[in-house]
Amino acid sequence: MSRIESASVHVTAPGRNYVLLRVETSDGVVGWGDATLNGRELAVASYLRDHVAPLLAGLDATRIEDTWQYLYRGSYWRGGPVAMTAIAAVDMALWDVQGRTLGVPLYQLLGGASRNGCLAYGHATGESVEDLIASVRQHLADGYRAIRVQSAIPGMRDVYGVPRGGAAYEPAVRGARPTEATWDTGAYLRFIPAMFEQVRDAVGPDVPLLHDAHHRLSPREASQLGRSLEPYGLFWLEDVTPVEDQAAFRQIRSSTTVPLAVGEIFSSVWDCKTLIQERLIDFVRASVTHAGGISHMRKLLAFAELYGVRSGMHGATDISPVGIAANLHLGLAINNFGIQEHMPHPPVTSDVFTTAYTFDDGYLRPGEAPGLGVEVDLDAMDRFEYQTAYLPVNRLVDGTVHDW
Ligand code: GCO
Ligand code: MG
Repeated sequence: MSRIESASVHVTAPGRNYVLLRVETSDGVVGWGDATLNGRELAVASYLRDHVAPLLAGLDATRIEDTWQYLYRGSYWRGGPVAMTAIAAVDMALWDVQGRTLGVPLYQLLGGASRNGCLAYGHATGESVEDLIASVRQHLADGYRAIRVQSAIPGMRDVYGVPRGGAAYEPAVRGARPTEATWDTGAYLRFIPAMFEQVRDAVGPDVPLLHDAHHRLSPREASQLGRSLEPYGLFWLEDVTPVEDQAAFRQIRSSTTVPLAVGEIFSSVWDCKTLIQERLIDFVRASVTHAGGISHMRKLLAFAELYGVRSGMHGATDISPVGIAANLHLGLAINNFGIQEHMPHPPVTSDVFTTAYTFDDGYLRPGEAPGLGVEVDLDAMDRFEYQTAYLPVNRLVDGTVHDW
């Protein structure tokens, strides 16, 4: 029997902070799990190092579901992003071990491929609508078949999803305190329909376009935005309102036919049970890294399948290549795959991570390497030291704290 010999936590920062769990078995097989929780990284590192890793030594490495239940039910306290990200890392590492032991890519253990590749969307951005249209055209030239569009809003200084001066977008900023942004809902609601009209005119009706409202609207404002965007045929409108209040989506759903995506902050199926069961959303954005790993996400997405809700797993750069690979293996295997977010990691990330997954012709594919198919260079990790970084805090024009 293959036993877990050791489990160690690694914090590194090639480009940005990542937390990884490394599991090694008595047979000498190594598996990796992603435990990165943007802006709260060290809480998960401590949860794993202080409370989980010591429990893993000696367990049967093949008992993946049993270990999941042991960590979930066994802690008494349930759910939440810190615990569920920690459990996800263990789960991913054990699936990785299993794939490597059997010499097969993980998707083969999940039922095999259900499609040729995972349709991916890229992020087009612009400090003006003209720049945004140029960015959409560049994405099309790069092979993307679906594109998220975000642009600066006249009169607003910092806007979610829009980097300054053509830099790559990375919302977490290094420093001892979060940066602060200012938000004006009225200006946003007036501008976005006009932006979509111009983008649609420029690129024609066929390109699937997405947009992220990033939790800032009330249900009424969300309904208004959804209705105003109906003429532009969006693939999805994301995170219109903070999602703790699942019932709020009843109002939004009954007011607009715009396809809704929600849930990059979900930790488990319990965060979206009403949304799915009442068909209040079209895509669920939960990811393997933040929602309990492969074992739990498989259940969450099987539940979603019953109600015609498809996957749209979170794939921002704050999910490490290990977590992205896990999304891709699962996405390839399930029937109700929708789309996968693709925000390429900067080149320096490959100093630490070597991935079998590829992006080609608009599709992400997990590759054929055993397990998750990501190699992590332990020595290289030490060269990139953790630096405190936070997501921004958002305030209204009068200084009131608002959702970011
Ligand atoms: C997305 C997200 C990200 C998040 C970030 C937070 O749709 O990709 O909204 O940009 O803000 O991942 O950690
Ligand atoms: Mg988002």
